[in-house]
Amino acid sequence: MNADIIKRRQEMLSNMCEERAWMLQDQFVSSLNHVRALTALVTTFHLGKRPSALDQDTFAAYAARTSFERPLMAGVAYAIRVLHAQREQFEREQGWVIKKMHSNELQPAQAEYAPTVLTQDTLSHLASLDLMSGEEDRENILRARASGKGALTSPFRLLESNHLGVVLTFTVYTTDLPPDASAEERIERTAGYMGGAFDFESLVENLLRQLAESQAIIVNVYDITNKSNPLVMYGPNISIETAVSHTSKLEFGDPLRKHEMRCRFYKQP
Ligand code: WA2
Repeated sequence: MNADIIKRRQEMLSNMCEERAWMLQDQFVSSLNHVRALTALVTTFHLGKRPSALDQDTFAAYAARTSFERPLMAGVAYAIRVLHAQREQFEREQGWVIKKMHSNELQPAQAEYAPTVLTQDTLSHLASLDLMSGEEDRENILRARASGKGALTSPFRLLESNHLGVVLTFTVYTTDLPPDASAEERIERTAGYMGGAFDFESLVENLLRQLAESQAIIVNVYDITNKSNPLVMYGPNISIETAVSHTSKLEFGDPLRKHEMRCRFYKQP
């Protein structure tokens, strides 16, 4: 192939890839920031008021009215921390029992639980499920509450939709904590978990499809936290060598997870 043509194709691909990575990161980070704001909403109007000024209907209405702020998210939900000693009273007050993810059966005794109490209507299937009974959600909850920062899971198939995505978790604490609070202090003051799911298989797909010449290139997003084992988050799971390719950086707001976008042309001339 003519070196000049290769160079031009490389430039074109780099531009298209950078544009896509920028758009994706921008919408991802805005969505994440809005979930952070929801944790303040719950702290102020749920924990901060007796009685709470947020019930399921109020939360669902607010979540629906602000969903445009979270364009890549399938929905948001709030789960609360329940210790085993508090379970009986909690279930009596709620009028339902804590259930297991996947099976929807009664959750057997555990040291603590994270039952979902408030949901956007799009995630109503999470209501009353113990998020600690799902491996990815549980790990994320533990990491988020010890750090006080937003935490992201590795890519996995989301409940109900079965779409490939990642879950975001922010912790709600019973009192404001200084930035240098210890992990023990944070765990001790944990009241609940605000979060939701980024749906890569449908919402990121929609975003990328809208861009010019989306039929011409193959876009992959990888979780490269473990460099020797990149995990596909988006795009076809095929590895073909192409003369022309481009990798764009992605920053999704969780320093413990690394991501990147890789782009290729469909057809080599
Ligand atoms: N949200 C949506 N779909 C899911 C899911 C989830 N978790 N887990 C599996 N499929 C309320 O960490 C707190 C949301 C979890 C937040």
